[in-house]
Amino acid sequence: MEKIRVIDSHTAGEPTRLVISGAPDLGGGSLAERFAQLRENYDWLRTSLCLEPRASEAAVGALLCEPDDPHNDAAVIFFNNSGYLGMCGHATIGLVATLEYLGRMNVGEYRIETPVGVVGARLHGNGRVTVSNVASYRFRKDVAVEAEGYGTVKGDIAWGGNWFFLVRDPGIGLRKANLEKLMGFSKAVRKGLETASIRGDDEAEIDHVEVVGEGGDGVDGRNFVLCPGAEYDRSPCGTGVSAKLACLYSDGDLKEGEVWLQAGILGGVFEGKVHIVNGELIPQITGEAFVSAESYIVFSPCDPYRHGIHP
Ligand code: PYC
Repeated sequence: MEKIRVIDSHTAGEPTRLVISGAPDLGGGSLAERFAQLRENYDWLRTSLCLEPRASEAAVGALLCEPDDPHNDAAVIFFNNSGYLGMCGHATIGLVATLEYLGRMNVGEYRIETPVGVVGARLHGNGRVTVSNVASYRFRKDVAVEAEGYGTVKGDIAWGGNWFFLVRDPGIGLRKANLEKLMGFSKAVRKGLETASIRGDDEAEIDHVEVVGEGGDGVDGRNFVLCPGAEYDRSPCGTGVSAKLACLYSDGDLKEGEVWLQAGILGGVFEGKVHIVNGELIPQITGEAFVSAESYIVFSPCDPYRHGIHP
């Protein structure tokens, strides 16, 4: 029977399940080729790790891989209940905290390959990590979308390692008590984007909706993020905060190096900053992750749900 070793962590409540060993051999190609292999031939790994009965729909899986460039420290492919993510901020924090837990990383600087580019990670110790994300930017401002039941809403399209539509809270209130209403609103916006074929600048689907609002109580802003598998991010969402920072910077509301504290829907906070490197905006996101379980995934040939319960 196959056995896959995983370590679970969470970053501000958002889970990451890191595959340490036992994953299928994806061949010796580039990270892009290995990613294509995983998606086309071994998608059962994703569904086994991220769907019921082994996981909640919020789980993000991360497959630890050898980097293409030996000067980099690791490579990773992210996935969730519905497919694959280009980059994932909370899971990168989780990955580094997990490698610290395993004694494979110490306080210091690291470079990690992801399907959308190399990111930097600084481990401060005790699970606290700063991720220097891929270059981020706002693509379009004030884009009108028809959200059924809510009328026309306007928002910004921005890249933070994934595509986001950032829309102001229409008055629901960015609190956990309002989760159901926030889900309803963000799903209506997502549907409106799909119906109107509103896309990112590479024609890619905008698969994250970020509802943003005022801060207060020691934070600069709050958010609610709807992820591609129709689940919400329990954390402030690393790539979502990156997209938000890109919008703030473009509007002149955030200067290079200034700290922005972004709270997620459960109240967890990521610290964000931007740096301009060779003319590109590089967001830096700091948060902390806690290792919560070490286990082996086993596959009984008799188990009809060994590869997950498909939606
Ligand atoms: O932290 O970037 C993030 C993220 C993306 C989806 C879930 N979390």
